[in-house]
Amino acid sequence: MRGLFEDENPAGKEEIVGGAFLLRAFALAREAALLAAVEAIAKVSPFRHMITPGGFRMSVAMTNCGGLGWITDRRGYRYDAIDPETGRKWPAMPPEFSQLAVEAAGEAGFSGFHADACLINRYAPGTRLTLHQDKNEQDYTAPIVSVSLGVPATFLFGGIERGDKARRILVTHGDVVVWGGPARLRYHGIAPLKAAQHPKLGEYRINLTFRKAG
Ligand code: MD3
Ligand code: FE
Repeated sequence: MRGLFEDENPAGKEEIVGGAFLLRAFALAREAALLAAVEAIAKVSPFRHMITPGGFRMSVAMTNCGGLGWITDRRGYRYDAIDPETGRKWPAMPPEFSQLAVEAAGEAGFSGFHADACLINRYAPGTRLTLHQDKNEQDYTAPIVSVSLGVPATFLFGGIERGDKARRILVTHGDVVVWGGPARLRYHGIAPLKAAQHPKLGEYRINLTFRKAG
């Protein structure tokens, strides 16, 4: 109902379901710094299509920054301090990333969130992420902060069981969502990306997800 009742929600903070807060345009003013940082990270640890334990190539291209990075290969899903492509540590978390994550989490009521991992997903037209839970982190009491950049996407937000009906939420450039408490283990995914153009990112969508993995 934002738009009709703008005055009732001046900060643009909307609780989608218990524990999940949508902060529209929260990252918008920082887009230049965020995009420059993504570019610098990808020069060191390039975007790549990882292989699932079942042997499928993911349609999402990924990289990471921070002390830990999320990876998948035939051996399973996990976090690792080393980028398997380069054999070196993942690039450090840029201060503007850490700052954004702690501020967004605080805005949603999760003070003291210090992310040690940032997974960076890149979507081309047609790329999707099927419904899943994020369960590779040590501590489910910490929230996950997600930052959307570039082409708009439809976020699928299900329940605690895979078969629960999913809500669809359009997320666009600069939007931030904080998922914690009762929302932390809900199924979620991204519908196939529709072809569109963004002035800074062209045909792509990039998503940053900040996690406390270790
Ligand atoms: C809801 N990425 O990398 S971020 C992922 O847009 C992932 O790239 C999507 O799901 C993307 O694992 C969605 C939003 C997100 C992240 C974690 C969640 C939503 C969540 C954990 C619990 C519930
Ligand atoms: Fe996820």
